[in-house]
Amino acid sequence: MLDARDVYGSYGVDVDQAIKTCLAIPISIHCWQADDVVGLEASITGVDSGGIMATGNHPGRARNGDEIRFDLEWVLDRVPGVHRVNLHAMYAETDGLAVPRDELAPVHFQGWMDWAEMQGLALDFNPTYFAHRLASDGFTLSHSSSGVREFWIRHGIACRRIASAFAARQGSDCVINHWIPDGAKDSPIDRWSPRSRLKTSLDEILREPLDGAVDAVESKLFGLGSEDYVVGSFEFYSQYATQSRALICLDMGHFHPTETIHDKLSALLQYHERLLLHVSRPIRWDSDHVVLFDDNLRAVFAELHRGGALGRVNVALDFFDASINRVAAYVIGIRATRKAVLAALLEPVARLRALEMEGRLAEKLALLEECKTLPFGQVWAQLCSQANVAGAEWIEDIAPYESKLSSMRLS
Ligand code: RNT
Ligand code: ZN
Repeated sequence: MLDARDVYGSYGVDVDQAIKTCLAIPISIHCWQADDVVGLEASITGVDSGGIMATGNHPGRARNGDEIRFDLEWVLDRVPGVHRVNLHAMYAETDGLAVPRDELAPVHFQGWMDWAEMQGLALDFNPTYFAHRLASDGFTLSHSSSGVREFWIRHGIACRRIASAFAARQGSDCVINHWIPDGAKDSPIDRWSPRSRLKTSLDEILREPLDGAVDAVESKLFGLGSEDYVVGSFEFYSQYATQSRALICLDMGHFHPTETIHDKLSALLQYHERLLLHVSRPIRWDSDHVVLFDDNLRAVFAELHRGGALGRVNVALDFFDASINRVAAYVIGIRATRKAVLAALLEPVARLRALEMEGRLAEKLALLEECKTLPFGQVWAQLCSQANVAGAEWIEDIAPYESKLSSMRLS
């Protein structure tokens, strides 16, 4: 049997280079899969998550910052390549004190910053414009009350300063992503004023130039309680991003049920330097299922590699599933994402492009089909071993961790 290196080599693909490039692409791991998007304030304020929801009741949910970090360390040991960790403002650690969101400061993330430095990780950040008394009627930055809007504007500004402090400490940019739940369940008469107010609120939040804080705005088609109308739609934010310093964030679950994002990349990247990706997996709706190495995910990274644009995106994960072991869900999704990057890098792009340019379209299609059965698994195994990470054997670690958690986290 031929070595995978030779097989790919015969198609003009350098396997070692692909592995090296793949391992260096940062994947930002969302902290909120560990605790079902509950956050660390809930025990103090008693407010539930709003606008998004993890379903399932598997035992072992992380209940505080230490438990989340403990879980993330287990995860990080089982995923190859460079990672970052993505925090939400509601993961502030305030020593049991209820610190209002508009007063959050870098000091409330000291534990996270120290831990990240010890782990050699950089942090990304998100203001939390949901799961709060002042978000309970479904509007925040676009609210008709100036008092409510101003509270959320102050929160956005406070979060940008925190992101800038992260950047200074870690010596690299911190991506700060703004997602708001604002919208209406049914037949709003006024679709105009909330959008106009959102624009003004965002302008205020983004006014202050802050070193190292890279802002992004995330669009959505519909959500829980905002089925009919989402203020921050794709059209709204793609225009907003064009006329501001913010990046647009594409979440794979935020479009029409059969709409995929890969074909948007070459369009948006004509107008933007960079994009933020929220890697997610919708089933029928924005269900945030655990990310798998599926056609949609592969198409995203294939497009980026074909356009020489892998370096122009920030890759962040965004899924949450409480129905299965949460840490295993993390590892599955992170490994799937890395696999999709690797698969893209192993595609014989130059050869495919040449065939297309010469009009040899049947041969191009035939080659694409042959590529599907090349020995990808061998290269993935090699990548894992080079990164000192287990291959499929990591699955055997799930049961012991599961029993450890179920005895430690009974509540
Ligand atoms: C919600 C958005 C958003 C959140 C996180 C928790 O629909 O996808 O990105 O999932 O901010
Ligand atoms: Zn998202």
